[in-house]
Amino acid sequence: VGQEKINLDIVTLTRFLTEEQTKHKEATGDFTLLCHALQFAFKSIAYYIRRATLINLTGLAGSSNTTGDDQKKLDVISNDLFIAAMRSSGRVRALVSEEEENIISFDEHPDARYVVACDPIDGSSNLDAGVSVGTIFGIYKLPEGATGTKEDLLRAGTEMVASGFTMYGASAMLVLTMKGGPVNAFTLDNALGEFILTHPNMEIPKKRAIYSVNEGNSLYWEDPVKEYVNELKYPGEGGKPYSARYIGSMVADAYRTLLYGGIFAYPADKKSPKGKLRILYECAPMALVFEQAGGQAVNSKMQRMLEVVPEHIHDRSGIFLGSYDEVQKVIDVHKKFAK
Ligand code: P6P
Repeated sequence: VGQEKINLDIVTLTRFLTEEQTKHKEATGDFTLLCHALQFAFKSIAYYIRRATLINLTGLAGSSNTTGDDQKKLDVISNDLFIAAMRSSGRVRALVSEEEENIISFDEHPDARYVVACDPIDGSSNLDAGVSVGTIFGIYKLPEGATGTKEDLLRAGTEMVASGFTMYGASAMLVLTMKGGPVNAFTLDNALGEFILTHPNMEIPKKRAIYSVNEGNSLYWEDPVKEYVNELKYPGEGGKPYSARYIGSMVADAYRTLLYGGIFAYPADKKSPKGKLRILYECAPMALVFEQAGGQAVNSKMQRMLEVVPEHIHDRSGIFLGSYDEVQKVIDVHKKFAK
């Protein structure tokens, strides 16, 4: 062995999940097995993304998904991988994917008690540019007697049992939170093929002068949003302008905001009156992570994001997500306009 000091207190995701299960006496192990299937899907997607350029997986697959986005080859592979992993786990009754128009029911598992909503590769339009993309997921438990119809997923984010996202960079990161619990981040050690707990109990700074929004849409913004952003850019006497950071890949912008603090926003506007980001597999999962890390998440009507109920499985929403005090500023500006 070399001179490096080996840290023997390594918590792998597998160990973490097993220890979590022991905390719940009534646990059947179904959720743990579901998370192992998720883990397998993330490792597989990470493998393909790492090799994408080498084996020419970037570029369009010549088809388009439910919402008209051009499908990248990796989108298709990742979606197929995710569906196969959820199906074969035997613990998932149904799955909503950004890449699939309809809910996918796993009728071969009639007793499975979980439904999953996911975006297998969010931010994929950035793939060729080497920008970090990721998988965003939310997990719901089926009500007794439910059979996994799409109505079983048209629920508020407060009913999720867990959510999280991955970010496929040089090494893949997984941010995972279970309802009522801490936010933990794991880093994939490619050599061992294990996700290692590297950021236990993440807490977002209460405030930070960083804002993350696509200002190319400012022509379409409603007045409260315009005023809010202007106050950040042109603060009063003696104030210091905020820094602007915008990558255009939600997982990358969200992870930076979670780590450093600040605010990420994709407001509903005159061009996209319902907003661009989807509730089930972008807004709600991120809202649970940020709330449980001590932040806030609201929609463009300043409603708590986790209480918003989607009208259909690909429903969209505006979103303001980030440090508690930074989101509070948006709420306060909107209150001023509401008077
Ligand atoms: P815009 C990527 O397409 C995505 O869904 C999110 O990952 C990202 O935050 C947003 O859209 C970027 O949208 O309009 O700024 O390019």
